[in-house]
Amino acid sequence: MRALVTGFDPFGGGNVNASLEAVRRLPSRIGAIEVATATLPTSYARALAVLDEAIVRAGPRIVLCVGQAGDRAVPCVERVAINVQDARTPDNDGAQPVDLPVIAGGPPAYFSTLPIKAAVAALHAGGVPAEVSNSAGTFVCNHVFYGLMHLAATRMRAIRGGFLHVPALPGIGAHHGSAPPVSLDDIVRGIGIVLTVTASNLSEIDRTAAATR
Ligand code: PCA
Repeated sequence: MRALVTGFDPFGGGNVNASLEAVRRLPSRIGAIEVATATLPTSYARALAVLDEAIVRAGPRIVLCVGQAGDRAVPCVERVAINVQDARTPDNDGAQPVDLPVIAGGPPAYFSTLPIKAAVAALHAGGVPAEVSNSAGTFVCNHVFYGLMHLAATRMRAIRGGFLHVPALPGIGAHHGSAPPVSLDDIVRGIGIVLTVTASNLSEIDRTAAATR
């Protein structure tokens, strides 16, 4: 079983992206899962082509895209990607789309096909604070999440996938309020936990996918 995990390059004037730091530290194997990784540019125009290529190269059953959300205190397993691009700040190419679709004519939204509740429960059991999130925003992360789920609904139907937002690293643009900061080690371990719980639920996830088609 192969999984592809992606992180984003730094954006918005930062020089570190917690998602990329975590993805770089993943081992190449977690139990029975072979882990491939890729770096996506924080660019509306370029990110999905890089993701597509990485998927074709790795041939994964599971794709987990990871991005940094500086306003989150804990890792958030995203539930839904929406067909909207609406940027408050420019991406790394200076693009700042307003109220545009990710894919013209695409459905309004796609749900993650990761077991989001089981993933959060497994993260808690592993000592990693986590939550389900009902919005991945409207910046490049949501764009990539929507594009991934569109691929998985059309050309690449064996893929089960979703998105994980992680907090900024302690001391690097993090806004954690009173919560204890989540360490890079916890984020790395958390990604492994999400992959493991997805892999172990795959036959049930496939049955659900078949029943809803
Ligand atoms: N976070 C941004 C894009 C890249 C990243 O790591 C987002 O949440 O949209």
